[in-house]
Amino acid sequence: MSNPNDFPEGFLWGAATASFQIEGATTADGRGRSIWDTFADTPGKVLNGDTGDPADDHYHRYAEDVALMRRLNLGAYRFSVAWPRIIPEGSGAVNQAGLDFYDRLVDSLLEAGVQPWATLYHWDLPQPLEDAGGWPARDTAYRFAEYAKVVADALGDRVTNWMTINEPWCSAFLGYENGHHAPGRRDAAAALAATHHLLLGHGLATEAIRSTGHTATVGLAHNQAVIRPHGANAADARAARRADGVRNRIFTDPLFKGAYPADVVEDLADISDFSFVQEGDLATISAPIDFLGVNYYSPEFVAGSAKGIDPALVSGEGEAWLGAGPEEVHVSQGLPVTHMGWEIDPTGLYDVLQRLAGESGGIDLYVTENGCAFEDTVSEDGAVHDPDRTSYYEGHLRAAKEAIHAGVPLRGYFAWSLLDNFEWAWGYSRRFGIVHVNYETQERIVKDTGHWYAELARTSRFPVR
Ligand code: GBH
Repeated sequence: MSNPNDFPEGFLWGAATASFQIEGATTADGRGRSIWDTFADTPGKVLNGDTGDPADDHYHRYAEDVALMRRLNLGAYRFSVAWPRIIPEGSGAVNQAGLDFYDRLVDSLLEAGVQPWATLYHWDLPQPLEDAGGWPARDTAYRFAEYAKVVADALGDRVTNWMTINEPWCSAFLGYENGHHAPGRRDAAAALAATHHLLLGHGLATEAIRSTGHTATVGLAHNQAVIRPHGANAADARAARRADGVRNRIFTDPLFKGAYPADVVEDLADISDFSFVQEGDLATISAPIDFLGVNYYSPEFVAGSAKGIDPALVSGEGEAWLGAGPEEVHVSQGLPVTHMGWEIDPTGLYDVLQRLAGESGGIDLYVTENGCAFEDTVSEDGAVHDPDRTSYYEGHLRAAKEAIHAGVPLRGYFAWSLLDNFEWAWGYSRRFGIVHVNYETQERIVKDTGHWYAELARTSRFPVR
């Protein structure tokens, strides 16, 4: 039977957020401190000195926000649980008031007919665990599994879709290698140990969730980079191979093949001997998952040298960066960019879905994040007209649709983000929401893109613009 819609029957339409980016209320009800509280309180780390307060004050306004989701016809909502609200010291005592918040949130989602999709770790590590060594320390993976069990025990009767970790590359490399994210360390060996312990934490948490006896589908949200060689020469191909190794295969090979890629281990021999890998770890990490979440924003082009390339197009040269040694430069293709400076190229989403459909062996895929920042203004008519954002979404969703038609088992899509929010090192200066937030009044205004997306979610057809 032919389907009159653009997307398959049952395709899931959602939007995503993360705890630290939206909740605010960072000292409410016994919440402990996270590495992002510390980082944001450190002068010079976050633009304009912005912190996790007030964010969207979602902690107090969740009911209003769930009503908004309903207005947007969302079938699912991806949020993250703040570890420091649940176990303020990172290990030990459980804070019931923290669990109660997610309890209320989940109940109101279900009441509104919106499926809850919960991520257990979206970067807000309890500060005491960082003080004890952070992700480079193996112990953090065990503490993460304990926390996962607590949350899954409490919510697993109502939450059936779980993501363990969000974008482990960002946690490991932005957090511990180049220091652009919390905890702001600059230590390549530590970043590699963090990589392994995040993966181990994923595997142990997956076991923990499944041990609760509740029905659960478990996956993770992975930001696979789309790395393309700038030119058709051997040096650019080598740079692309290396970058693909430390951005992608260092995560996907352990997950789907149960081994670290040999070329990457060799590339990194001067930095680490990988002795943090213990017997049984790779079996834990590669235990089959039920779905893979894919976060995609922009492709990256790399060259083996900056020679002969317009200097205005070259970036990342000389950065402390595993992938970007002296023989890896990032080259802009001169395409239109978002307010993040990221080039807009929906073909990257098609490519990444095709590739991961192959590598993950046929499990369901979800786009767990895709979206863009633009400089929005509230017009005199009270609306936010954001045609560039709508075009970004439409372009990427057309690419996703092509991938589905080519056989990719893509089952759903989450827009990043439901609300404008705390964009990490960029603070409140970058707006990713399909809903505008006034940080003075906390007023929400559905942007034009939000209205467009609501219509798409209702009909599974591209609205006529
Ligand atoms: C995600 O990170 C996060 O999960 C989410 O919390 C965040 O708000 C959202 O995206 C928007 O940033 O720097 O030109 O080389 C995405 C982080 C974005 C990191 C793309 C790598 C590579 C492009 N990634 N970036 S570039």
